Amino acid sequence: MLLTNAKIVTLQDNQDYGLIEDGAIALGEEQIAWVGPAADVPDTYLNASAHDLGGRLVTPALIDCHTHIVFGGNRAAEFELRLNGASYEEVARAGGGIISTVTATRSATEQELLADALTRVDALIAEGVTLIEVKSGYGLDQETELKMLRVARHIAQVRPVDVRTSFLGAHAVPPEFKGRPDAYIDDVCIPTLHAAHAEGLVDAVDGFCEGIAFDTAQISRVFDVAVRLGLPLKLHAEQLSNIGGTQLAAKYGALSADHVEYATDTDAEALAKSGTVAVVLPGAFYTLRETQAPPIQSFRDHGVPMALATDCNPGSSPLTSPLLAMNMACTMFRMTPLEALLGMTAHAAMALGGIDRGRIVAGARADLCVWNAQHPSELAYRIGFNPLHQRIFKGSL
Ligand code: DI6
Ligand code: FE
Repeated sequence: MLLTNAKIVTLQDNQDYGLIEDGAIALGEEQIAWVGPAADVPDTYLNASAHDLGGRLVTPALIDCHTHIVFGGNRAAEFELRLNGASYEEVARAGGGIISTVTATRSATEQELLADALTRVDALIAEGVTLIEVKSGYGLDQETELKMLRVARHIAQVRPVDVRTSFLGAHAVPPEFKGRPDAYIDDVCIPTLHAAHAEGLVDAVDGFCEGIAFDTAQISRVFDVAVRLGLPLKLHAEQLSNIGGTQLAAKYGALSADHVEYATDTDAEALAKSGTVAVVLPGAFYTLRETQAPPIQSFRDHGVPMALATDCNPGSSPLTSPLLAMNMACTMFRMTPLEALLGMTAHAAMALGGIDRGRIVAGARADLCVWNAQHPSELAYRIGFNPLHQRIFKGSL
């Protein structure tokens, strides 16, 4: 198939949008076969069935590279508590927060978790997402962690979307291990990682490095196992305080360090050296009413690639709109609309291991979005509006 009459945002390099005003894209089986100006379409593609896009804007499809989209229940009650004065940390220490979602996730069946997750997945798909990263971490026991990861895999069988899983056993200390985080890491988290890996359920390993979760020594023990298993790493780092998570992620050559509000200029330098992507999550910043924004200028100065994601989770970011995340990143973090788009496409792909998508180039996966828009800046500019005209997944409309 040949897509014609398109204004193409190739994102071929990071300097600009890589716009082709009157462009065409030849779709192969699942890959982009050719892209360029309409005037230059090679003869071989001129006989392909043409699909006129009416001058619309085409971008790479969106990638949500950080979600906790599989979970039981919701936390509207906690939202209400916080609006009545309690802080996120107070709620967490009082056994609410993540632990209340753990309870709800443990008691849900696989079918219930899937049905619930699909309502949120469908919202992402409706805004042009074709790849979703999904973390475990609301089970905190072997049975439930595996259940969550199986549900995550199942999503890709029932929806036209790809899923990458991250094992987040080191997300919180479950109530039965209260005050014994090391025992939890050794007796539950690490054995569960082995079991999940043996079942082919793990694409990457993540952790929550924070005062209310695990310190760098505990995360290191999980990371050492992941390295032995040949699994790539990601880390929730410097979200609420700086306890060295970003440096740890850099030391291990992690794919990404996520949140990073409290990262310093030295941390940015370390990320640049290790080629680790900084994933910014404005939905959590907004929901928790944080005031310290991530050091965007420092990331820019050091050339750290910045990705952007919803962090869709029931506690700190009940967000299922990648477009709103882009808008928030611009308005609250002063990222540019180009950075926001790169963050939801090419850089998000890097945060998931540099897989071959996120730019419109020959050979890349033919995952595309067609928008009712004139210019790419419109995508981050509007608030609460969805200009998606069509989503193309694996070369199919
Ligand atoms: N950081 C977050 O923002 C989420 N997890 C994490 O490690 C919050 C998870 C939750 O509150 O349920
Ligand atoms: Fe998260």
